[in-house]
Amino acid sequence: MIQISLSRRLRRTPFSEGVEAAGVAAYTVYNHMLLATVFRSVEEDYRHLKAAVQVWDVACERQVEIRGPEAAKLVQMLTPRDLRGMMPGQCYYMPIVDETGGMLNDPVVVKLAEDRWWISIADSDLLYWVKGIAHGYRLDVLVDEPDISPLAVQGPRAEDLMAAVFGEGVRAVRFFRFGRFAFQGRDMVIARTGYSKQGGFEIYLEGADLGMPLWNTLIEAGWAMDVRAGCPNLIERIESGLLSYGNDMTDENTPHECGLGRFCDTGTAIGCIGRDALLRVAKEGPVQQIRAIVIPGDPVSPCDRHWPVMAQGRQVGRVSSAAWSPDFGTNVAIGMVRMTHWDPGTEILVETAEGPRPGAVQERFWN
Ligand code: THG
Repeated sequence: MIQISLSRRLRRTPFSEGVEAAGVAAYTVYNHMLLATVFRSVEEDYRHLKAAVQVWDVACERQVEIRGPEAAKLVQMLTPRDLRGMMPGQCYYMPIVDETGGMLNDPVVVKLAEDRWWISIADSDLLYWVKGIAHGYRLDVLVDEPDISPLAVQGPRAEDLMAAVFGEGVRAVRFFRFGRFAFQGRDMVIARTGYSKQGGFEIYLEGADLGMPLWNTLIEAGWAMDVRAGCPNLIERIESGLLSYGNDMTDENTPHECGLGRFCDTGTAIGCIGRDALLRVAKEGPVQQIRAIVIPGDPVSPCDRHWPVMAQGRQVGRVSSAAWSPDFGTNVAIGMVRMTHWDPGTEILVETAEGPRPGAVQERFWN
């Protein structure tokens, strides 16, 4: 049993008490904050997520808040996604790139108002990049990380649970939109988003004081719906093709390599800092790209380092995430594969922790 030493550099969350009372079995660190990875077992958590409803402490999805008259201008400088059509009340999944077109983060962005935005970040210290740009370009904005902690409610029964706590009105919130709903006299931003494809919501808790009241209310209201504490699930997210920044891609990769070309409008995202670099790579097209990969046979062990993907004795890519899928009866994986071998059906060899295993490139992800 390896333990993780707690200190002030490793932040707890407003819901940590609830997570621990629910019997968390393992944590990871994400944005310098605790993030649960397992409660009963990854597989049991997975089955329950796909059948019922779970409450997830995803406070580690920290917000970089941008306020001020030049907020919209600054957000557009960060991303190749064209934000001109985005209205207050909308959320966008949005690649953020550096001046070379390398991915710095892949957040969900929440547009509260023309002059107020939240960037709900994946695991990288994006705050410093955004502050640096705001300062370097002398923009009229304030950039900080307010204490806002998302709590996700995910699973097929998520809508029923949310309606029981926040009222029937939450059912009308559309995918990647948000509304404001009262909890104990405080308005909360509630979006239909989340890091699973089982459906659900994210509640943006502002401040810590209502953390445990909110957690307890959801757990109590969900009793008849078999609610449990949960967390982003490795198997479900691989089946769903949800990428993990730092695992599946880094600043070495462009959005096009990550299969996020559909979230790039490089031609019209005027002001985006990496735009010139991306125009070049978009014209040529990427030479490697994220693919769904199957590895048939016995369950593989966790992928805690890149596994080389081989063909004809040469490396043609790497697997970055893998797990046994009970529903599909095979190992499912996410990898980066060179264009010579990325066509669906291409047979490859994956050098797993236990040795080489035959695999194949898939047409698409599973969920
Ligand atoms: N919610 C919020 N913040 C987050 C995450 C989240 N920050 C960290 C991390 N997750 C960021 N990464 C992702 C990756 C995928 C999606 C959301 C955040 C996602 N993708 C869908 C897809 O790819 O099918 C939908 C994209 C779309 O259609 O716009 O949801 O989960 N607040």
